[in-house]
Amino acid sequence: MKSGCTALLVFLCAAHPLFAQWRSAPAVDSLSRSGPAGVTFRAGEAAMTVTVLADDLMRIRFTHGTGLPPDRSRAVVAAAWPTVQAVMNDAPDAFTITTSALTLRVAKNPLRLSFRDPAGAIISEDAPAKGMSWSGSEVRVWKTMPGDERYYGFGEKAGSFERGNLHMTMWNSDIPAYSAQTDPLYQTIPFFYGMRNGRAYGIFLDNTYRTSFDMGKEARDQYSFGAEDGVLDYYFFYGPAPRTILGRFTQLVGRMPLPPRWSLGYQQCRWSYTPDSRVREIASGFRSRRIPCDVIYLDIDYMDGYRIFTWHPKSFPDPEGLLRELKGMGFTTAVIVDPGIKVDTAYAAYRSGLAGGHFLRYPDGSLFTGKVWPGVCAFPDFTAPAARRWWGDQFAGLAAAGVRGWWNDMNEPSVFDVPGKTVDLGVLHDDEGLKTTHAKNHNIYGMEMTRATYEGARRLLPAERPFVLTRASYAGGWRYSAAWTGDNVSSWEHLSMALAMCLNLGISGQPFVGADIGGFIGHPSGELFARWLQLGVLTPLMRSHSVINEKNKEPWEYGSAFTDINRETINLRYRLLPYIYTVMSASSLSGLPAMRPMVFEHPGDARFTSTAGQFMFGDDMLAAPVLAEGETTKTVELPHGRWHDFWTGKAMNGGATYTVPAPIGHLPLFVPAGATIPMQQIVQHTGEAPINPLTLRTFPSHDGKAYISHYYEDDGSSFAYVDGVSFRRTFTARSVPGQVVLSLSGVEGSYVPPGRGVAVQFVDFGADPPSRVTLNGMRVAKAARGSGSIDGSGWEFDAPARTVIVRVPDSRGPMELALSR
Ligand code: MIG
Repeated sequence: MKSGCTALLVFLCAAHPLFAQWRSAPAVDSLSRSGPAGVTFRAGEAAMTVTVLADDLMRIRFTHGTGLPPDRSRAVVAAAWPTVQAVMNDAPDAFTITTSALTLRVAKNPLRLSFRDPAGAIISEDAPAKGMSWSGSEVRVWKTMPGDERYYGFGEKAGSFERGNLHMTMWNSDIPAYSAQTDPLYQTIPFFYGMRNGRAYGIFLDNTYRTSFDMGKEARDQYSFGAEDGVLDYYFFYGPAPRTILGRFTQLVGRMPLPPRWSLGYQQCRWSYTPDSRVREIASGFRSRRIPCDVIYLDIDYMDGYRIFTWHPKSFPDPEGLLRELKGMGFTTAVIVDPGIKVDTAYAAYRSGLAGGHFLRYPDGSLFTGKVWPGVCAFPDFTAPAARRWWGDQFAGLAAAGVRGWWNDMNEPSVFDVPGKTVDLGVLHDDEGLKTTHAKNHNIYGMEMTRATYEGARRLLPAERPFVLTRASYAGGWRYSAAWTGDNVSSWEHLSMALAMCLNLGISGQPFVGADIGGFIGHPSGELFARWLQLGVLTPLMRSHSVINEKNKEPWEYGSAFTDINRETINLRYRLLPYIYTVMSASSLSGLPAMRPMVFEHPGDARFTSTAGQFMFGDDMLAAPVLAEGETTKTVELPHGRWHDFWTGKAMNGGATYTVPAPIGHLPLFVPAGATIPMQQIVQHTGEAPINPLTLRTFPSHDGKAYISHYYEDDGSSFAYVDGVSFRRTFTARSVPGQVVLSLSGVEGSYVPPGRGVAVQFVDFGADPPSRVTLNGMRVAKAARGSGSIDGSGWEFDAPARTVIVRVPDSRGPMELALSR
């Protein structure tokens, strides 16, 4: 008994990175150049290779015993980097590598790293006592932790927005009804920012084994990160602006492809809408109540005994007919697919998967099986190219039936009856021919499933942008899929947490995120649902969902007053779609997420280091949703500069705190002076009608400064935009004494939207109407209030709103609208 305890203790200690016997990198014995931008250092049985990828990006690989394994990252896509001018200097005590943005100093005795800025100030350094270390197969590095340094990112983490003083693990896990303390969750993005005095660096640990990050929990003056196996392979980014870091990181690991426009509409889900008559009822429930919606999901009950790629013969006897009908009503149908394939010789997917050798097996060749919804299942090996292709091909029937959304669930993978609730760690993966264990491939299983799904959809429906939604993923997974934050709870705490999680996911590289609106488990009050839906307006994925056996949570289930409020909220999402689509397009090009923490945008503003109750959506909108029960005001901290209330147009001086009214039904939004928000008419779904008019809500620029906003549009569904079939222009607002001017640049790109009007709302113009309104120097006539037709020209003045509305036909050439006082 006693020795058993001791043995257990020894085992626990050895298994825990903080108690293991660590050996630190000793003194450097030798060094050699490796490639044009690399240096390898040998120190006892350890070796470290530094590679300079860009002025502000260096890669460190630290191993012990053996050399570096084949370099086959699942995350990294940027292979060729332009040569960097790096100056190498070998001194007796240290080797330095200097670029225009960063210096890496490699102290030789013992081997320790410090990253410095061009002025020589330390940005980040190895802890003197430990530095890079190993213990058995484990690798880890300790770094000094300045007391005033803050940490953000780490992908999908519950709890607080700031990530200091926490120990976090990366191991994709299915934890229904998780709490603020639950760690890990479904996704692994081992990337974070350290920020201090307004300057940021980033670290990406590219290791797919179980990894962990101890941010000052073990000792307040150091943090550490490492992996239970593999190489300590990390990338060091220096900003100092967080935006620069994220731009580089997403250059390294890839960016989100532009999503189809319909996926940015409102999405309705529940476990489960079944049978087909219930699906029809939900669809007509939206249309009859005039609540816009684009997407309806079918959760697991659409299948025959949970067999993936099948339909339940009784509940869904005519899927083609149903989906045709839904499409006719303007709904796109998304279905859930889980990885587990039922072991059933009468089931085609099992037979073909088995025959093709696409399922995971133990080293002895026997099939790995475990229970999930269908019962005993086999699991595709998504790390094998052939299995990915097979998987993608299985979607042919669903695609032919009209399915267009692919919801990948349970892909941590989650297995009910196996200890550890996942695939046995010793099970073998192909791993692109390397034949490695599940321990190495666990954290990429979900991402590789979404990759197989995305690529399958691309092959089957080449003219359409796929929409894939996943629960589990790894860094770079946004190349294939949007992500949601799993099985949250209907509580106010979870509402706040949903926002903090989406913000950290966004700056970790995943821009297309959302949480189950209303909370998955439990039943929200009408108030909580209404507030959550308001947050949803400015989360890229706006999807409501509910667990099985729970009261209905559709937007009309909370009484007629809330139905009206929720309709207005969803209407707002659709009115803002031209702006949201523009921001998502920018994300796909720059990697910057739509939802941005205040500290990410204003790292030098100390007021924002912990702020997660308000955020920027794109460059031109600050959202301050109400997140607490009973609150009817919202306190907002405006960044420096001049701002406006989006709704009233009222000007506000930045750098100050305001408490604004926020009755239920109201989402506080603010816009920087000079910004122009593109909007559209309310539609019941994105395909109902083309944008007409395109409304430009423009806020006066301040101090004579010109302010530029961007606009992006295309056909919304195909890949033609890749070849330039898009519609891009800028809006430049200028105010000079006596005049307010908005210039629309000539259109770039060859997409031609259907003919339409442009309605420009000059907000906060003043108490008096303009004396003269011109378009490209030609006078625009005053129209009687409300008479301005969509196609004709005319201006009107809304005195109470201090707003001038100018209607003109849209055109491709430059358009300059000038209002004289
Ligand atoms: O074991 O498909 O997170 O969104 O409704 C639960 C049923 C499986 C978990 C997902 C949830 C989904 C549910 N799934």
